[in-house]
Amino acid sequence: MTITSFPAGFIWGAATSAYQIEGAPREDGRGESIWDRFSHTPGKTQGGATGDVACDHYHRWEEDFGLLTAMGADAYRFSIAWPRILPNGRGQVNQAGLDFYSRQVDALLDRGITPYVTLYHWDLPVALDDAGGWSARATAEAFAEYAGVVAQALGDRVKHWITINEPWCVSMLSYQSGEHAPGHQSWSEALAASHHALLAHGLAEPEIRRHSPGAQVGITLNFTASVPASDSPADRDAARAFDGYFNRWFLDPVYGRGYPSDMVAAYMGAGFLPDGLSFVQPGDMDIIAAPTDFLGVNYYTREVVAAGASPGEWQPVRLDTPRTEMGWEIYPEGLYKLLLRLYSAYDLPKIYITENGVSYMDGPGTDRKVHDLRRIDYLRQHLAACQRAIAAGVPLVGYFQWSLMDNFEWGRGYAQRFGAVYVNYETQKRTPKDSFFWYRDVIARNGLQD
Ligand code: IFM
Repeated sequence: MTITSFPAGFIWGAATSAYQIEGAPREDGRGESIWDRFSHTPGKTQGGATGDVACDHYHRWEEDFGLLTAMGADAYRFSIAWPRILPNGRGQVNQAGLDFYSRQVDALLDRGITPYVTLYHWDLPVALDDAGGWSARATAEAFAEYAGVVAQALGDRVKHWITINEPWCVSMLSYQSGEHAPGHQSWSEALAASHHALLAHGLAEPEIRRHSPGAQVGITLNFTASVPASDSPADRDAARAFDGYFNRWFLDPVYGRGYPSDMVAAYMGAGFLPDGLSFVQPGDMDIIAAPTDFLGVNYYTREVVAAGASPGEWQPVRLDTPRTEMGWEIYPEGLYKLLLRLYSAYDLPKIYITENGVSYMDGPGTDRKVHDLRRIDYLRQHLAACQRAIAAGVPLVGYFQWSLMDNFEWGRGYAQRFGAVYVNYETQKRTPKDSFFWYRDVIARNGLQD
């Protein structure tokens, strides 16, 4: 039996987000968010699912924190619901919303669990959406105001902050493909939204630092490994284009490189930027590139791509390889290569895996236990990839499993289960899965065991 250890002090945690678990959309003065509106619009989510109840975490968070303790987590990554704090997006502060999260922070600290707070995990107040949402610059400014309000209330105790979760989803998935709220389908809106989400990150940073002395501040980007279907120059170009669309468009500006010129040219050529980069105002790129303390990396899968109809276009290629319930290919090598690339090509002080995990629908068997062995396998492979990256010198300092418990998986509703803990949505009973206990043991020994 061999144990391969992680470095001493490695941070082990689990992650969630507000809309996916809390429920209680109208309680204690919370305003409406774009996900309330979107999920209540017929046809937008699988089975018409909404986050109205979700895991009822708003009322059961103490029980859920007990799960974190049982897991042995060092840290918990959760998000603040903007409409609980500023029901109209800006202006009037809802003290009850701040109190809710303040109680949670205290309870976590009492348990010896470090809070990692995400400020935006997609629940934009509808008042801001009505005024243009992320396509409007004013939303970035409103975000900075909101970040300041939250940091002022919690910044004495919260010292780890993630500004925006997955700007690719905030912009492309929400304004271009329309799969996520608010469900628009416009490239030009999506590209403006991408800029405003990154700008929001940059504008919020000084607000957080002002109110939370000594804080560590970062952004979480989601990455999909981009792999050419063949070695042909056309397929390699396609893979570069997909990487530009999904990864570099967000990564490069945060690290001071501006928007990748090949992608600007491609978007201009395709007519997606009718007014060029007119949404970029003088000084914006410096604001976006202000130094951060860490990068949050969310990684799940890869995309294999082949050349599309025109140069620089790509099309996905589906190989006959193992996939998860989401239809995502299992590709731990992509995580290893991504971490090495981030380390060698960008000047990163620190990296956390802020999300990694897998959806399988396994539920309680006749023995009332959840034998989610495929999840254990997935996690083991991805943690081994992390270890290899650390051995190669990558400053990876922590790992948050997505997710602590099954929850509302956005457009897929409750038809996906990413949790370490099974949630029965009828009774709200929580059942830790086999992978929960496996992960607990990994944490306890700070390493993988053969
Ligand atoms: O559930 C989501 C999460 O909200 C953001 N990252 C990806 C997860 C799985 O799709």
